[in-house]
Amino acid sequence: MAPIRLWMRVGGRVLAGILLFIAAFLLPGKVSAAPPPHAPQAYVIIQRPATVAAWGATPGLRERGFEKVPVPPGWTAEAYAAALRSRSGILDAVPDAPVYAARAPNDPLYPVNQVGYLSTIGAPQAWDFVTGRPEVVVAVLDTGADLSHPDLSPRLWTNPGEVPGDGIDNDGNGCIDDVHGCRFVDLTAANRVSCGYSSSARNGDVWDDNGTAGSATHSHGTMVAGVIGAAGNNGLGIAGVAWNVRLMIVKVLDCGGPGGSNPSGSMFNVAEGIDYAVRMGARIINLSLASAPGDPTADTPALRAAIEFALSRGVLIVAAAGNWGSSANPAPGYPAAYTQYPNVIGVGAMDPSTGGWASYSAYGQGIDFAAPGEGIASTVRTDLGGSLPYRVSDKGTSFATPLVSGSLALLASRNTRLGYGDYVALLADTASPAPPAPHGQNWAGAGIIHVGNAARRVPAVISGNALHDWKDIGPGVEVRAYVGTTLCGSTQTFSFGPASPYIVRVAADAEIAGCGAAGRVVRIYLGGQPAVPTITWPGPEQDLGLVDRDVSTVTPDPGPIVTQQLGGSWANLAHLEANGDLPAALAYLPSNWSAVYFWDANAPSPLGGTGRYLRLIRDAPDWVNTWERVLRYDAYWVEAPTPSTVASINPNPPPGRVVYFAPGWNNFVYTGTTKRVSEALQEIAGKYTQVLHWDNAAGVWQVHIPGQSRFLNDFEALVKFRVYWIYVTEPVGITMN
Ligand SMILES: [Ca+2]
Ligand SMILES: [Ca+2]
Ligand SMILES: [Ca+2]
Ligand SMILES: [Ca+2]
Repeated sequence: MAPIRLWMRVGGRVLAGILLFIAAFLLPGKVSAAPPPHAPQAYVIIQRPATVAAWGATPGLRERGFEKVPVPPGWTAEAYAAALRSRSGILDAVPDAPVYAARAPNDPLYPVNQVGYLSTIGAPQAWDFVTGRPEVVVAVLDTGADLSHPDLSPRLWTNPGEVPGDGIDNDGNGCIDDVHGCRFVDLTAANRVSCGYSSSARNGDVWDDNGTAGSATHSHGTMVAGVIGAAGNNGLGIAGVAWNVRLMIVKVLDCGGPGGSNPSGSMFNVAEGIDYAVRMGARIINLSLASAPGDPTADTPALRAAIEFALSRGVLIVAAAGNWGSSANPAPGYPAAYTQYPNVIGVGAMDPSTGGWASYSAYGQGIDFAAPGEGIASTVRTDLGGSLPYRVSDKGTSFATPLVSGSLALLASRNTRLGYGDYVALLADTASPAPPAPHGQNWAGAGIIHVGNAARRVPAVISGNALHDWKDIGPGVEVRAYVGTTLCGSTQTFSFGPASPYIVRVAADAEIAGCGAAGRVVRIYLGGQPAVPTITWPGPEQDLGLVDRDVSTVTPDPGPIVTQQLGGSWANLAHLEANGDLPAALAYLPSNWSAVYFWDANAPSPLGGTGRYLRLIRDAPDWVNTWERVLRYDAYWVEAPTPSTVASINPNPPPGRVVYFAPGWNNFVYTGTTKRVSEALQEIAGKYTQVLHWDNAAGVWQVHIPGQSRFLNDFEALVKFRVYWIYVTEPVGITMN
C-alpha cells in the first residue's frame, strides 16, 4: 500500500493547519520528563443519551451524545465496543472506521492551481491506484518541449537505438539523433522569416521554440507535455495527470512567430509524426492541434493512412476539437472530426466554473469526451526568463485534450495489457453526464471524464498456460475466474502452437461487486476443476495485466485405498503394505504372478559398481531367489500374464520423508503433493538428468528431461504414489512434501 496521508485536503489550508499545530507544540517553557501519553491503537465511538441543546439550536454531535474513546491496550476495538454496549448509560458503541484522503502530490502549485480541475476529472482518486508506469509512452505532437525543464526532463522517453549528437541516424528510422523524439517541420518562406528556420531536416531538435521572452502566449508544447506527464510528487511545480509515464516529444508545429500566438504546421507533417510515434512505441498520441474547422483539404490520404496504421497497432490519437465554438463554423477540425476511426478521440472543453460547455470549444460530430479547459496550470520554457517556469492559468481545448491523454495513460498504466478500445470504454462508462449546451449539439460525447472512477473499474487480464499436472490440456476447455464464490470472468483455452493458453478478463469490484480488489484471491477453474496456484489481485501501482500465470489442475491424492494396475507382462508396483519377508509379504498380489524383481541401487553389481536386480521367482528353488524382504514404498516389478488390479491400504506417508538416491538409476515412489517436477526435485536441481515413468496402459516409457521445453517432455509433474526412475549424478536425497 502506498503511503496514504491521513489529513483532509481542503484547498491550501492543509499547510497552514499543520504549521499552527506544530507552532503550538513548540511554545517554550515547560520541559517535562513524563513518559509520552499512551497512543491508542484504535478508538470506539460511543453514544450516550442526548443532552438538551440550547433552545432553537440544532444539536451537534456532542449534544447528541457522541464521544470518541480510546481502546485500552490488550483489547480489540470490536471486543471493547461489545463490552461498552453492555454498560448502562451507553446507547451504542462501534469501532471507529478509517477514512483515507485521496492521494495528493506535494508539488507546490498543486493545491493552489491544480486541485480544482484535477478533482473534476477524479485524478486524486485515480492516484490511489496508479500514477503511471514508464513503459507507457505518450507522444506529444506539438511545438516541441523544453527538454531541460526540471518537471519534464526526468520523464522524457529515450530512444534506445540512437546515439546522441553524432549526426548519424543510428537506428535507421529516418531521423538523425532522435534521442527524445523527432522534428517534422518543413522549411517554408513564412517560417524562414518568422522562426529563422533554414532546413527541413528530420532530426532530434525538438526543443520548444514557441513564443519569445515577454510574449503572452508561448511554450504551447511544453505546457501540453506538462499537463499529461509532469513529474508528480517531486516537490516541484505541478503534477501531470500521469506522473510516471514517459513523454515522446515530436515537433510538428513551428515557433508561432515573435508573439508566439499562432504556431502552425502541415497536416502531412502531423501524419509523419503519427507514423513515427507509432513505430517508436507510443501507446497514446496527443494532438492539441486541429485543421481549420471542417476544412476538406485537411482530410488527406496521408493523414488517414497514418491513423489507420495507428489503429492497426492499437494506438490512440487524442485530438483537440478547436477553439472556434462561437464562430460561424463551430465544427471540430481534423483529425478530431473523424467519426470512422475508433482510435481517434475528439476532446471538447468544459468550463469548471459552470460545469458546462466552454463557449470557445468547437462542437459537433467526432467529439468523444469533454474535460476542463480553463485555469490549467503547466510547465513553460525555462529559457524565457520568467521567475518560475510555470504558467498557472491557461485555457483552450489544447489543454482539455492532454487531460484526456493523461487519463488514458493512467488507465494504460494500471493494466498495460488491455486493448485501446478497453481504455476508451472505461472512460466512457464512468464519464459524468455533461449538461446540454445552448446550441443543442454534441460537445462532450460520452461526458466529462472521471479517471478516478475509471481507474477503480480497470479489470485484470490474466494469461498463461492451462495445464493438468502441468501438462497441456488442449484447446476449448472452459476457464472461469472466481473471487470467493463470485464469478468474475470466463473464457476458453485456445490453440497456440503446441500449447493451449488462456487469456481471461477478470472484473474489478467496481464492475461486479465481490470481484477484484487489492489483496483478494482469484482462483482459476479449468473445466470446472480448481487450479493452482491462485493469483492475488495486485495492489496500487502494480500492473493488472498478469502474464505467464500458468495454472494447473492436479490429480487428486488417492483415497484410503490405492489401486495399482498389473499389466499383461511386466508391471511396476509400489509396496504400500508393512515391511515383511518374502514371499508372504506379497500375498496381496493376484495369484497368477510368476516373478518379482527389485532394483537394489546400493547392492554391489556383479559387473562392478553398485546396483543390481534382486529377484523372487515363483516356485523356484530357494537358491534361485535373491530378494528376501520387502520394505514399504519400495517399487518393484511384477510379471503377470493377465491384467488385473492390486488394492492396498493407502499408508499416507507423512510429509518430510526423505528418500536417498545413489549415483546412477534409482527407483522411487513419489509421495509428495502432486507438483511440477522442477519444484518437487528443487533440492537436487542440476544433479539429475532424467526422470522416467512407465506408462503401463500404453506400454511405453515417459521421459522428463529437466530444462527441456515442456512440450518435448512426456510429463511435467510428479504425481503422488506414482513410481518413477531417476538418474542422479551424485548421492542426494529428496524430501517428500
Ligand atoms: Ca534515428
Ligand atoms: Ca545519432
Ligand atoms: Ca512536479
Ligand atoms: Ca471520435
